[in-house]
Amino acid sequence: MSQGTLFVNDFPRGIVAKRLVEFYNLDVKIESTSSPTFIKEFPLKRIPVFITSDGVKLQEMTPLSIYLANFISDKKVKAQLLSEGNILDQALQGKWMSLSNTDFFTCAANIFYMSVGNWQYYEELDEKFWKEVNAAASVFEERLSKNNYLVNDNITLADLITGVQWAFSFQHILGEEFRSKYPSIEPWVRRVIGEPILKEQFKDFKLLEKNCDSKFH
Ligand SMILES: N[C@@H](CCC(=O)N[C@@H](CS)C(=O)NCC(=O)O)C(=O)O
Repeated sequence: MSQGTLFVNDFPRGIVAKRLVEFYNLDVKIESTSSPTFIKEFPLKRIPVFITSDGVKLQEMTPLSIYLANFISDKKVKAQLLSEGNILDQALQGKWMSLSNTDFFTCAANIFYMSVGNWQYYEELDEKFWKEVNAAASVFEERLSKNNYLVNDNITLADLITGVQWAFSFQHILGEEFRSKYPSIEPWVRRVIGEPILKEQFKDFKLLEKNCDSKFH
């Protein structure tokens, strides 16, 4: 029996969950956000979300992706992706995923929404979001200037999840001027999106030239 149904669209927070299902052939159905179940059961209308076969509703990208990764049948791959047996590494995974998904990606997305006119542009807010994005980037840079991956010597779920958020941001939000301040992040992004699980998804990866809100400055 299927483990349940994953609801996603093309937005970045759903990419890793969807690829975990497809790449590791998990017994999970994938439905789009136009599904009546998604519309009825998930008032926030955000992805990714999941309903188990028993009807339990999961939301929030990080725990949902961890849950799905637990169904990977290859024990070695699963242990590496989830840092099984190492509680410090598991906490570090939580640190990177939370930092990226909240302080970094939410602020980067807010800059993006203002720049494309989804929201009105407010200089003060824009500055605040950039401050947060830069602060988060400096934490990533510190780690990645000395290490290939975020948690240990191997790629983990935290690299996949956060790497996708940085890759999206380097394509649509953060230009060359920003990236040059944190030179170790781009090589890591390329390592992560070059992984077999993400390669196809990012086959057209192209770096943005100027920050998305450059027209306001
Ligand atoms: N806190 C949620 C945020 C989910 C989220 O914001 N997803 C975006 C896609 S990247 C979304 O569905 N946005 C649709 C909307 O805001 O209308 C999580 O971490 O899963």
